[in-house]
Amino acid sequence: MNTLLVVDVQNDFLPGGQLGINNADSIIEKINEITKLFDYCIFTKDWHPANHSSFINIWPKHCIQYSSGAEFSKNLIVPKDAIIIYKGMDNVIDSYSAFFDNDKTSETPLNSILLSKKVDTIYICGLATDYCVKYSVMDALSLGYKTYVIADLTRAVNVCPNDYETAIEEMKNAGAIIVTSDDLKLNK
Ligand code: VGL
Ligand code: ZN
Repeated sequence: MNTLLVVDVQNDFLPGGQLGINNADSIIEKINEITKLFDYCIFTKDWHPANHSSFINIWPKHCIQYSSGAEFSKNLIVPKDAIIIYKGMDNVIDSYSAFFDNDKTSETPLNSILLSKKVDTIYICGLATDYCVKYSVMDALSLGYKTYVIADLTRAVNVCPNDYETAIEEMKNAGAIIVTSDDLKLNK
């Protein structure tokens, strides 16, 4: 079984949001087109308490629980019965990955859900290439999943101008298979 993991396509990461990423809205239409190619689609939400420690000196306040910034883009098609994974709720430790908090001591339900559905292959897209996508990809690989990155359906924060390229290279070196959305359609 395969699954598409759509990471953090939330208003605060889109242009105009609190941590708005350049051009991030341009990936949404194609994400909507490819969801039907997968056995399962799982969506993640960055979901922070209002006083999350990452707001002190790392990130602007973003994706605060129940705020409009934490909502999925209104253009993203999220099926009613889609599985949604929430992350980043612990005040004192961030969780970029959809699987584990950054210190690896606690985990979201994602791995057990995938195991129960006999998923062995994960395709990952969404935001941001250099943070939550990358951390999720690294954990997926370490858990033994065959892991694809749909590179054209990710966008990077680019704190440094080359962070997108560096992240893609790191994921590739760790064993991820880098593809584009066009490759997917041809393979099916
Ligand atoms: C993210 C920074 C802080 C992400 C989340 O979704 O990549 N980046 N929180
Ligand atoms: Zn966050």
